[in-house]
Amino acid sequence: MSIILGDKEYFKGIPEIVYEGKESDNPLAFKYYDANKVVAGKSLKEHFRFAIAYWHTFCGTGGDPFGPGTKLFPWDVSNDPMQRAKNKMDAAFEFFTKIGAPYYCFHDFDLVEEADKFSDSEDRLAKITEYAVEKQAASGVKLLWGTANLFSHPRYMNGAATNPDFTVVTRAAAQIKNAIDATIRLGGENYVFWGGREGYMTLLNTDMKSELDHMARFLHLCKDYARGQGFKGNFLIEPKPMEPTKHQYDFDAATVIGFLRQYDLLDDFKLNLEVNHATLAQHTMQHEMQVAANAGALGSMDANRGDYQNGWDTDQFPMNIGELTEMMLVFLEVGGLQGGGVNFDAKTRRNSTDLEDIFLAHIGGMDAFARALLVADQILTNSDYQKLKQKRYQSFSSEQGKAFESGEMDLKALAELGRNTDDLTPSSGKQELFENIINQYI
Ligand code: XLS
Ligand code: NI
Ligand code: NI
Repeated sequence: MSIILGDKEYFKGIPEIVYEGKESDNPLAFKYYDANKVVAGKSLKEHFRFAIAYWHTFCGTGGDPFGPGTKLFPWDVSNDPMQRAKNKMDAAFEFFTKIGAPYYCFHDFDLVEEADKFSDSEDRLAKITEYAVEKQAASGVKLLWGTANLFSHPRYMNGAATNPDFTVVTRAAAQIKNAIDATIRLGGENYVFWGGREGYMTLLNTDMKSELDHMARFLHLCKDYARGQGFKGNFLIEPKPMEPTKHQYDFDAATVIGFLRQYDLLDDFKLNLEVNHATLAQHTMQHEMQVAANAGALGSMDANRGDYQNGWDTDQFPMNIGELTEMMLVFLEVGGLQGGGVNFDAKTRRNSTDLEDIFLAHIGGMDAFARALLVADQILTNSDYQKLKQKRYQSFSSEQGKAFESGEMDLKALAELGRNTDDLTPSSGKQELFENIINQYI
């Protein structure tokens, strides 16, 4: 990959980021992410398929409920929205190629601002998509997934696909059709649905059954349309339990899998799991990954982290090696992500205002993932971790245990065995030993 600049260089003085190893003191170098290093049969680059989130990294200026944005991006200055969008895209591809990210992800109106009239927005999106086609071809950077922003505009305040007003549902369809077209035009490998306002604020005014039926119908229509246009990739649902609505319908992995199964969508849809959404649902990310993998639906991942003292989606960059190692154990044990990648749905803090901070944040995130994967691989290949885990279940490999598992034993027979168990000794779960192994290999 070579660095791709537009008319001007936005991240001046920042060279291509290379791997220098953990002895390096260069803040603008990777300490652990050696893209071509092969671990468990694949290069780190292939394992992770890192992607940059357009919305946080190039659109998020740091506004919060208490004050406006703090980051004055040099690509945001033109008065012409199309020119602004092109400048932003130049900056984005400069960033992708300098940091060495093979993928990016976007919402339709991250690429270019929405206009007042639908037809103008459509026109803008089509134009910027053609510009992205050129940028992708010049750089080799690819689109991991596209999506539509069906949650920011006030028209979607009561939801998009689940809106009680059919007119809004039609508007969401018009917008999403264009977002799907843009994703296909750019060779997007997946298409994401995060149900931004698909949920409710109070059940008093909500017909939940109809809203869920409408959401399923809408997803079927999107899938049928995209497949008809030749889209071969995954559709991904991104669970989140709350925020912005009090109760989001796509609460967590288990809820979404139940929904997909109920509405016959599980053949085409997988999950895009996000760390901070898992923790908001009071799960660990490794729990969510395992639930998805059990259903053959671990598609992709939004990488970030929450804050232990706060209960909202803080979208910080990943940095906790202990947690990441536990995630990477599941990742390796289930054979990685199916069709997706690791997208940094994370933002620098409001008071991190240097352009350089965007690099430091992503370098940190990529390094943290790489380090955790290397540790997890060591644990799996050199420690007793898997053996200890298997040992807890070894009694099922007895003849009778196997008969139970394969359904060849009825309750009577099972109970009969249980009658002679007065002297059974429960075995220790050995949690502390498992935890010590993680610490030993870090
Ligand atoms: C918000 C979500 C969002 C999705 C894409 O919490 O994480 O950013 O990833 O719509
Ligand atoms: Ni999020
Ligand atoms: Ni996300």
